[in-house]
Amino acid sequence: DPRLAPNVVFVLGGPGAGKGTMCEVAMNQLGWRHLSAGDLLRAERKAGGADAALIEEYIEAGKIVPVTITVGLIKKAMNAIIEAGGAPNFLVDGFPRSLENWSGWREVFGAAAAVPTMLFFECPLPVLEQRILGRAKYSGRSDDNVESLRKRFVTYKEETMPIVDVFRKEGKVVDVDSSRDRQDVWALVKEALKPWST
Ligand code: UP5
Ligand code: MG
Repeated sequence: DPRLAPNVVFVLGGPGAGKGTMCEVAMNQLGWRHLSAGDLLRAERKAGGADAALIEEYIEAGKIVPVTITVGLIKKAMNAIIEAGGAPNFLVDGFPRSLENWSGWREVFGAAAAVPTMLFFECPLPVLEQRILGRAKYSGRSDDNVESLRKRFVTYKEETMPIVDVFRKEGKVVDVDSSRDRQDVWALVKEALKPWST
């Protein structure tokens, strides 16, 4: 049943590594569906539901939102796409960013489901900082400022790197040097997505 086993590839990497940018290219060029956990959280915050204030508090502090909220939003978005027809390939961007995120995912999608491949966007910190502060001029994101950014880096190192290591030990990580220019990074991503291309 494709509903139970959507085809998922995770995309992880530091803040500003280019995850969203490359997922959009993969959507336009190869028809992948892009689900950004951060975008889903920001949309939920904007909608002003019961979790809106909590989401804003976590995002501004660069902390990881409780996984039940995030995985619920991902699942809902995925189901809406599947119900609208077909079982497309999904790029899940910015998730799982902690061990807790990963266990929350397995609780919802089933521990027996295949472990997704993870594209890991490697990029040196100074480049990340430069990109985020460049984007800060127009992004309107409440976490695109020096203070929030420092906190996002700490969370990334302390909580996200351990889950990347777990996937690496399982042989599930494809490394992408995302410090290069957009065209080069896209060539690497396209190559990494080849197993799913028809
Ligand atoms: N750019 C992109 N590629 C480039 C290239 N090759 N060369 C030069 N410039 C390049 O890109 C960032 C900027 O760099 C852009 O200006 C772009 O044009 C340029 P982008 O594609 O936006 O990078 P991305 O990796 O998507 O950066 P983002 O800031 O979105 O990453 P984060 O991981 O920090 O943000 P996210 O939205 O995933 O999460 C935000 C917050 O939400 C988290 O801190 C957390 O509080 C919360 N969150 C959760 O709690 N749980 C989740 O599961 C997800 C998020
Ligand atoms: Mg993004």
